[in-house]
Amino acid sequence: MMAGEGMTGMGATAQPVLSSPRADDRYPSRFGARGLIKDRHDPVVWGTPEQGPLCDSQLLFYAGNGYLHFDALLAPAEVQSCLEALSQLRADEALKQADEAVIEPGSRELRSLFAVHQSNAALKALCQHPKLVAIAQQLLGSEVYIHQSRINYKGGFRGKEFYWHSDFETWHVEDGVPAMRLLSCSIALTANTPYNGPLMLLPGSHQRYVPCAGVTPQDHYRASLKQQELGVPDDDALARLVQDFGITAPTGLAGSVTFFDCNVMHGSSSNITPLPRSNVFVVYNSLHNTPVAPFCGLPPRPNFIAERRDFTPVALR
Ligand code: 6CS
Ligand code: FE
Repeated sequence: MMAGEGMTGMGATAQPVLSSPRADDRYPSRFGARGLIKDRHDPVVWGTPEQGPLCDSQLLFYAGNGYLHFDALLAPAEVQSCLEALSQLRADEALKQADEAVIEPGSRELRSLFAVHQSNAALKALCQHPKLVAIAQQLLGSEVYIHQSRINYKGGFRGKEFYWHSDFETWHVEDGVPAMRLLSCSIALTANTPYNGPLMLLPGSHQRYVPCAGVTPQDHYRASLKQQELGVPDDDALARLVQDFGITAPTGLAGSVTFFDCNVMHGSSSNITPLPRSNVFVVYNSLHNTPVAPFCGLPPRPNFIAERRDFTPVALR
């Protein structure tokens, strides 16, 4: 093996733009050395039970575990139009050239399509579904806007994994999201089973913060969205978190929904079953947490990955 081979390639040679964290950086990461596991400085639940629709025990569960799963929050019929939209999108060869499309490493399959709440009517309606928005508003204790949306198509046989990560680490470092006041909502369009690469979470890990090694290179997203190697915990940190918190993998049929905190450690394995695992992910951010300049010092990622122009609150219709 040649010297340097097998390293992150882009990341191995990147020089830091900032030599130390900015004064307003409450969660420094990727400043060269690997860091010790830190604590979270933000609340997890920002709203109250009185706001509804979640009751006290659901809020307590989310606060303690960093996620909340609903077996049948939406009817299968409500996600059927999105599944049909997905099969059209997958068949569209031209779409694979679009900036918003991410292709699987080593194949021509669609892996992710970003900003689906802007490009497709059925997916837009799903991202604005009043049941989802009401829960996001309560957990975040404010009005919300959509920071990111995407479809992840994890095809049968060869659908690739998403390595362990905290979304917040990337959204903070690369997008400039200041605080842990945003969340993801994963909506199953096909059954998520124990076998087809479901979302795995370390419940409770959202209370820690794992600064990552390495230095962010320019345009890191082009590599990271295919296969993430930077902005991931080192092996010791991951082993420690799994020892402390264990692993859970909520599963369910089409229409099942998992809300999860921006900082919970999560990932998913590859899918070697013939059964695709397709999910829509929508990220709701509090209107009080809009992005500033990225904390790595580089220009922000494109708007289709991280909204920084349109903070229109999603209305509760
Ligand atoms: O970089 C991002 O924003 C995305 N990447 C991953 C692996 N998860 C969250 C997010 O969609
Ligand atoms: Fe993620």
